[in-house]
Amino acid sequence: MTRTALITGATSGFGAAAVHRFAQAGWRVIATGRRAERLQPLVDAYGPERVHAAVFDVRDSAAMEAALAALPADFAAIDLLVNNAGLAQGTAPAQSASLDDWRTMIDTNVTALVTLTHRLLPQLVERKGAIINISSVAGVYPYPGGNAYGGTKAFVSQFSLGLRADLHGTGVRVTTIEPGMAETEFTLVRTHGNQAASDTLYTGANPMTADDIAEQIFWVANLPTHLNINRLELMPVSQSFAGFQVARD
Ligand code: NDP
Ligand code: 8X3
Repeated sequence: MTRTALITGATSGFGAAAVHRFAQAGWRVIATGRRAERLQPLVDAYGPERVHAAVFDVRDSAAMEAALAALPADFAAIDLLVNNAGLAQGTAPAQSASLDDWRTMIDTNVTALVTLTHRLLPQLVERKGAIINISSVAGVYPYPGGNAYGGTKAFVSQFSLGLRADLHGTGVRVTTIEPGMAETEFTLVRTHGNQAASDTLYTGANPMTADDIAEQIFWVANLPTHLNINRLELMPVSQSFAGFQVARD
């Protein structure tokens, strides 16, 4: 039976790569994002019976609801929710960070994620489906400038474990994927469009790719149904941990 995945943040990075991975494997995919011009090529590549584009801002719950209500019949029964849409904004220390940036991250990474999850949970329970939430190493390990972004991702990881507890006995699987550095548009967005900063970060670092993460999402989604990966943390070999810092008088 053909399964259906809803993948948020499908216009770029992990989400776009995941749409390709799942569609190539024969899944039906609902691909979401704000940039319609990035979603249409996915529909064109696989056909409207395989990929459906749902254009909405995840922070707009009315638009989200309208997009879900407008799903073609073949896409209406969702087996897998991939909560991937998200962003970091800013790298400034908390005391000089932008409150608008913080609110944007919380609205997108936390509020929108719980809203969509809450909306789809009844049918995921009915279908013994699965949820894959994209968190980050930033939610596990603090680093200077990670402040609110790391906080949102810590929420995602802990919310996912809480979902597992509540979904006990339903057959619904819940996994958090916690990637480290991967080259996507993430840093371009984080720096409010500074391509040079993005290039500097990734150059020579052998970062993970969007395809690397899409492969993990696909692997988790296709495990035997009696297996649940609770959390999956991965980094490029080039990335590891730094020590604590000490301020001296
Ligand atoms: P990209 O910037 O390449 O992709 C982000 C995606 O999120 C885009 O498709 C964007 O779509 C979507 N998105 C952002 N805001 C909204 C919104 N308000 N409404 C709808 N869609 C939105 O970054 P990545 O692929 O790297 O990021 C995907 C996820 O992975 C994020 O949650 C990120 O925090 C996380 N992550 C990334 C890491 C990395 O190093 N790249 C590491 C760890 C986690 P559009 O702008 O078209 O709406
Ligand atoms: C993005 C990974 O290490 O840039 O979530 O915070 S990191």
